[in-house]
Amino acid sequence: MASEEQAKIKLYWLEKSRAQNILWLLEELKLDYELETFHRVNMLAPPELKNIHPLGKSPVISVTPPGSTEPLVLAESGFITQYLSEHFGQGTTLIPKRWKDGQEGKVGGETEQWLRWQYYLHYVEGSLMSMLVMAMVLGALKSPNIPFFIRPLTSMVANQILAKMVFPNAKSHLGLLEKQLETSGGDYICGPDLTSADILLSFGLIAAKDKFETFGTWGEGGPRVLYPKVFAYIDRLEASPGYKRSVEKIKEIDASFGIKF
Ligand SMILES: N[C@@H](CCC(=O)N[C@@H](CS)C(=O)NCC(=O)O)C(=O)O
Repeated sequence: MASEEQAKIKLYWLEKSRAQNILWLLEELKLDYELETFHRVNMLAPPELKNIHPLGKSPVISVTPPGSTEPLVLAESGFITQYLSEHFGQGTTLIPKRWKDGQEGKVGGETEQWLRWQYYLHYVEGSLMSMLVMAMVLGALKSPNIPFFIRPLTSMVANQILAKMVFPNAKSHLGLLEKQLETSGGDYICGPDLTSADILLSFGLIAAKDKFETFGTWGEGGPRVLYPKVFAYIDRLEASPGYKRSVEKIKEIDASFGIKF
């Protein structure tokens, strides 16, 4: 809709964060937007982000409707993805068609692709990211930033939690994604086309891609061999022109900003 195309959009982007997903989505939707960028301070977001939203996290976007001076401030990656897709992605492949023909408004009348799309908008933050963030924190306990004389102890604790909690969960997540890619009917999670659910999945999967094998003992070939479709999918997302454009965009602004953990 013309009026929505003129809405003013601003993304509050934090380095090495999920905000990269929203930047990719904005690029893919071909929207004009303003970018305000933030560097981390001691790994956390700088306090100024709390002026935008009380949690002080990123991503956050503001959307000022045409003719208004009152911006809507939206937080939570899944909600932002849904809002932008529904307002600006209609008629694109980024949001799947909702209803089967003749089933409009009926329980169970939704298409398989739309149900998948909704599921993944919730799954990413509701399930996947908590496991990946836990793995990242435990990984930090093994890093050279930990003083060398206590690192053997912190590494032992980290490895035990990784083996008992993260590894079994990582196998379930990769197993789910492998099966879903096998049955989607195409190269993407909801079907043959890239949707905003793929974009929402991208940051966590790309960031963790080379870390999965450190979560436990996978057996011969490691996770790449056990879950070939998932890793091919991650490589495909990383090679997408829109993802690359979003990375370039940040480099243009400030090469010192990080994209990956
Ligand atoms: N569930 C939120 C998570 C937001 C979040 O934790 N963002 C991280 C970056 S990936 C952040 O702002 N971290 C900085 C901090 O916690 O201070 C979402 O989906 O947007």
